[in-house]
Amino acid sequence: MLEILIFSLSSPFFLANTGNSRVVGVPCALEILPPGGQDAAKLAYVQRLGPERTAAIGNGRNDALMLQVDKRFSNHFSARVSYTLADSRGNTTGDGTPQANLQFLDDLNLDDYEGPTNFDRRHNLVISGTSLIPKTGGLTVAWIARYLSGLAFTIQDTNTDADRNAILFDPLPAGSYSGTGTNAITVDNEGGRNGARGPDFFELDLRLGYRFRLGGSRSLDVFGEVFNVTNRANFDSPTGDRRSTNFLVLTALRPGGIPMTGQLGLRFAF
Ligand SMILES: [Ca+2]
Repeated sequence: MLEILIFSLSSPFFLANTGNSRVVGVPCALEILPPGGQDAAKLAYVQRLGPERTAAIGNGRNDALMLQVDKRFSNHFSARVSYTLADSRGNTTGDGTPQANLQFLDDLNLDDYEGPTNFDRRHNLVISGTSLIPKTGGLTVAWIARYLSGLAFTIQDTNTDADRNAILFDPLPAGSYSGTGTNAITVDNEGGRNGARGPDFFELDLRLGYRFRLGGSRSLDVFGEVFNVTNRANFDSPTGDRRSTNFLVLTALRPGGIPMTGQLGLRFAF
C-alpha cells in the first residue's frame, strides 16, 4: 500500500518592537495587533513589550512531501518505508521567539535574515519491519533504521560587530570553513543566517525474540534488543562561532544519540 501526502504551510510570525534595538516575536495569525489588543492566548508574550509597537512582519514557509509504503504481514514478514522531503524557510528562525538580529535602527533587515528555519530537516527516512523466522517455532526479528539530515546553523564571529548594531550576530560570508583539532569538520557555508549544515543522523535498532509455549495460556518470551547496532556517533551541530576554540568541532552527541546499547528481557504470561 502506498500513501502520498503533500502539504504546504505559510505562517506569519508576529514580531514586536521592544523600543530598543531588539525585535522578538511569536507565531501569530493576526497581521496587526490593534492598540490595547486583548487576545491574551496568542499575544501574552508580546503584550508585555507594548502592543502599540507590534506587527506581523515576519513570515515562514514549510513545504513537505511525505511517502509511505506498507507491506502487510505475509510470507513471514511485514515492512514499512516512510520518507519525508521537507523545506522550511523564512525571515525568522521559527523557534517561537525569533529575533531580528540584523536590525539597524528602524530597519529590521529581514530580507538579509532569510534562510532555513532552525527546524529545517531536508530528509527523514525510516525503514522498519518484523519477520517470523520459518521453522523455528517462534523466533522473531524486528528492525528499525532511521536517517535524518543535519540541521542548519550559522557561521559567524562574535569577536566583531560588523554591522555595528550592538548585537553580536554577524554571519560570515559564504565559503568553506573548517575547525581544528580532534573531531573537527569542514562545512560549505552558503552565508547568511543558518547557511551551514550540521551532521546527519543514522541509527539501526534490532530486536530478537523467542516465545516458548508452556501449555495452556502460559508462555515465556525471551528477547534481546540492540540499539545503534553500527555504533555510529551521532553528533549534535557544533558551534559556528569562529571566536570559540570549539569552532566546528564536534563535542557532544545529539539528544538521544546513544552509543550501541543492548538489553535482555523476559516476559512470563499466564
Ligand atoms: Ca551585529
